Amino acid sequence: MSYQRILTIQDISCVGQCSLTVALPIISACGIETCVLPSAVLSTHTAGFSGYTFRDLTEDMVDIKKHWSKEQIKFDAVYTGYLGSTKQIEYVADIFDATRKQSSLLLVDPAMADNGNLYPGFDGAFVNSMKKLCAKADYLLPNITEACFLTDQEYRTEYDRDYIGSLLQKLTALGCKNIILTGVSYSPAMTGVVVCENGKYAYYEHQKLANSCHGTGDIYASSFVGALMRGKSAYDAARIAADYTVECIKATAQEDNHWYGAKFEPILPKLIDALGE
Ligand code: PXL
Repeated sequence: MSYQRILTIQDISCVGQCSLTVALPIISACGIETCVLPSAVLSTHTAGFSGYTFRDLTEDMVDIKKHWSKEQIKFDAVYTGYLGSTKQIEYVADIFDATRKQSSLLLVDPAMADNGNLYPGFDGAFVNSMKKLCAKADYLLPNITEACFLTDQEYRTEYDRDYIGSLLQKLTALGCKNIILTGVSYSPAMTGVVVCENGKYAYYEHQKLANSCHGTGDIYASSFVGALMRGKSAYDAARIAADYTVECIKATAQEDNHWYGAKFEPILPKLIDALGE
C-alpha cells in the first residue's frame, strides 16, 4: 500500500476529545498523512458544556480551496465530520471535487444527531444539505439516529432486522455507495455495526458496555478511516474500529468525572497492533 494522504474537515473543539483533536492523532497513528481543514473553533464541544464559544470558519474555506487549487494539492481521500453550517456542506463538496484524484474517496460521518435528537444548532435545512453530501459518499458512517434523519424514517429504540434493512435500502437509494451503520443492537448485552458493501450486508457484533461516553462516534469513524486507508477491507476496518472504540470506552469507565470524552490515547498501541495483523 503506497503512502496515503487524506484531508479531514471538521471542527476543533479545544477541550472535549472529539472531532479534529481525535481524528488527527488517530489517523496519523495509523500511518496516514492527515491534513486538516477546521470548519469552526469552539472552546468545548456542545454536548454537556454550556456557554461555549463558536468561531465559524466557513468563509476561510473559500480562500483555502483557492490556494490549494493553485498549488495543485490533491488528497487520496476526504473525510468529513461535524460541520458548522449548510453553506459549509456545499463548500465541502467543492473542495472534494477540487482536490480529488481519479480514485480519491469521500468518507462522510454525518455527525449531527444521536439518541433520536439533532445536536444543538442543527435543523431541517441542515439535514437536507447533509443528504446531498451523503449521496456522494463512497463510505457513509451514520448512527441509527442520523440514518433516520437522512431517510425520513421514524427513530426507534427497539427494532428488528427489517427496520435496519429498510434504513440501509433508503440510504442506498439516496446514493451512498457503502454504509457502515453503527450502534445496531438486537439483544440487551450486545451491539454492533452493519457493513453494507456493494449491496451485501455483514454484521459485526460486540459487547455492549454499561457506560457510554461522548465522542465515541468520532473515535469510531477516525479509526475506520485509518484502517481503510491502510488497505483493510471495509468489514475488517469496521471490526478493528469497533474493537478499538470498545477498549477506549472501557479505559474511560474507571473514572466518573471523565464524562466529556473517551480516553483514546493510551489505547492507540492496540489499534496500531490490530492494523499489523
Ligand atoms: O462528536 C461530535 C461533535 C463534534 N463537534 C462538536 C460537537 C459534537 C457533538 O456534540 O458538539 C462541536
